[in-house]
Amino acid sequence: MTLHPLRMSNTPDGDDGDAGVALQTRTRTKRPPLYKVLLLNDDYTPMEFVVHILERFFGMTHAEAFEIMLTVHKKGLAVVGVFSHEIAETKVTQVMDFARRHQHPLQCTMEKE
Ligand code: TYC
Repeated sequence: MTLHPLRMSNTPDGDDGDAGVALQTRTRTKRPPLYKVLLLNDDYTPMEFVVHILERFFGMTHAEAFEIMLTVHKKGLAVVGVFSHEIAETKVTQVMDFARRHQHPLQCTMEKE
């Protein structure tokens, strides 16, 4: 028995049984990548300036900022926050612009987590 080429099914009423419902395909949602913002040590930027940066741009308390600043001073660098790509870029730009305006050689970078 052959099926008529213009018919939806071979049942007498033409009902193909899908009730007009579109078939769903599974969508894989990926979480956006995160980026670490790093502060680097140098021999010239004053400690209090670094503390001020951490308070101003990273929302740290004075005590938190002082602790992270000391970690950078002793270890050479520290992660000061983890953000989306756009926010991380903004933080790096804010820190670099602020340091440059005050003529300090402070370096701030970002890297994928
Ligand atoms: N090493 C600097 C000093 O002794 C202080 C400093 C800390 C500089 C952290 C940069 O990211 C930095 N004045």
